[in-house]
Amino acid sequence: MLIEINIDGMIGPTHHYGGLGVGNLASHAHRLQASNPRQAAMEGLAKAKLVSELGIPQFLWLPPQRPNLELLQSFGFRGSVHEQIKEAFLTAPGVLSAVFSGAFMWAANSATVTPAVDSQDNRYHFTPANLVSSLHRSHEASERKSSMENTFSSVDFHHHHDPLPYCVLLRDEGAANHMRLSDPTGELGFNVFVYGEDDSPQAGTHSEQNHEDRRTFSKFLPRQTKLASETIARHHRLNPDSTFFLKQHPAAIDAGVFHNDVIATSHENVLLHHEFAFIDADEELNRLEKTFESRTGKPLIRVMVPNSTVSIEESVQSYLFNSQLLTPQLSGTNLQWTHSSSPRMIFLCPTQCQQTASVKRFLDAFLASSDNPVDEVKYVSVAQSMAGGGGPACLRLRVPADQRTLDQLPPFGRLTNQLYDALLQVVEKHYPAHLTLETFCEVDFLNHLNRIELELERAYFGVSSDQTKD
Ligand code: SUG
Repeated sequence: MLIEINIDGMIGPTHHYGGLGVGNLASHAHRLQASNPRQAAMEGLAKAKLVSELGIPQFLWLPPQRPNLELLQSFGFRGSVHEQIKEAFLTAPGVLSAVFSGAFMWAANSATVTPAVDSQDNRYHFTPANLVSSLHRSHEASERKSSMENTFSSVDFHHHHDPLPYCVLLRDEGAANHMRLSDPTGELGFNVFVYGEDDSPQAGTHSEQNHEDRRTFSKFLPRQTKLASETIARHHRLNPDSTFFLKQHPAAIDAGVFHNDVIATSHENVLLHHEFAFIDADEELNRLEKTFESRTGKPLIRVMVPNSTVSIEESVQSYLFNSQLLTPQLSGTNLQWTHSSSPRMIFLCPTQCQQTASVKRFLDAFLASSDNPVDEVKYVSVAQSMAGGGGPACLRLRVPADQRTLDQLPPFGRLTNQLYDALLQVVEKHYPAHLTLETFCEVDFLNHLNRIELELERAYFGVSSDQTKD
C-alpha cells in the first residue's frame, strides 16, 4: 500500500513579488507590489496543518538561504555585499529579485519523483527540476537536490539524479508537469508527463518543414520540453507501457497556464482536467484509459470540465485545478491504512474557487453527482502565494510512500502540532509584514534574515533556545 506523502516548501521571509514568473499572469499583475511574508508563511503553515490533520504525512522543507550571494557575485557587482545589493537595485532589479527569490516555496517544482514500484530497477528515482526557464528559480535545483537527499537518503534503493543539463532544450519544471495515477492501493502506477514544446530541431526528430508546422507557441515560452520529460522517464527506468506523454494546449499556455497543474490534477484513480488542457491527445488518453483498466480491473475516473462550464480564464483566475485531491488517513503514530474499495476524497481548493461563480457552481454540481469520488470541498486561503501564481497544489511535492519508506525517513521536518507551533512562533515574531525590493537594501535586513534562519533551524531540528542561547 502506498499513499502520497506531502512535502511543502516553507515560505521564507523574503517572499516578494518580482514579476518574474514566465507566462504567469498573477506574477506579472503583482509585479513590485508590496508583499507580506508573515501572512504568506502563516497561510502556508495553516494549509500544511490542515493536510496533516487529515492523517496524511506532511513534511516541510526549510527555506534555502537568501540572498544567494554567490549568484549575486556572479553578475560582477563590486564592493561589499551591501554595495553590491544597492548596485543591483539601481541597475538590475530583476537580478536582485532573483537573488532574494522566495519561489522555492512552490515545492511542486522541486522535482519529478517516482516510487520503486514504478521502475524496472525497483528504485525510488528523484530528479530535481532544472527550472532553466527563469533565473530566479534556476538556483533552486541544487538546493532542492540537497533537501531531497537529506530527506530520502536513508530510504532503501533510491537514485538521486542530477538536474537535467541546464539548457533551453531540456527545460524541466518537475512535478508541476507530471502526474502519477494509480489504483487505490497505489501499487500500480501510471506516469503521465505533460510538455509544452516538442518542436526543437536540435532534438533531431523532425524535418525543418515539420519544425515550422509544429511551432505552436506565440506569447509565452512553454516551460517543459518533451525531450526533458522523455529523458526523465528514461532515467527513472519507467515501464514505457505505463508511461504517457501529453502535449499542453498552446492556447492554454497563452492564457496563463504556465504549468500543467494549473489546468489538470490527479490523485490515485482520478484525473480531473479542463477541456483545453491538452492538444492532439486523444490517442494517448485512450491508451492511458485502456492500460489503466486492463491493469487495475477498474476504469480510470476521468472528469473533463468543459470550457462552457469553466473557461480557461476562470480556471487561471480561480486555480480550480491547482486544488489538492486528498484521501484522508486515520491519524496516529503509524500510518493506518484506511483505503476501502471506494475511498472518499477531500478536495482542498483555494478560496478563489468559492468566489468565482462558475467554479463554485461546478464544484457544487460535482459534489452532488452520484459518481464523483469526492466527499467534501474545503476552502483554504493562500492569498499571498496566489498573488505569485501558486495555489495549494503548487506548494507541495508528493512522494508516494509505503509504511516501510515512511519509517525510514528522518524525524525532523514532519509536521506535528509542536513543530507547527514552533515555526509559527518564529514567523509571528520575526517575519516582516511588508516587503518591497527597497527592503533588501536596508542595512540591517541581512542580519535580520540571518537571525530568522537560525530561529527556523532551532524550531525545525527541535533544539530548544536554552541549549543554543547566544
Ligand atoms: O514559477 N511564481 C512561480 C509559481 C509557481 C507555481 N507552481 C506550480 N504551478 N506548480 C513560477 O512562475 C513568481 C515570482 C515573482 O513574481 O517574481 C513565481 O516565480
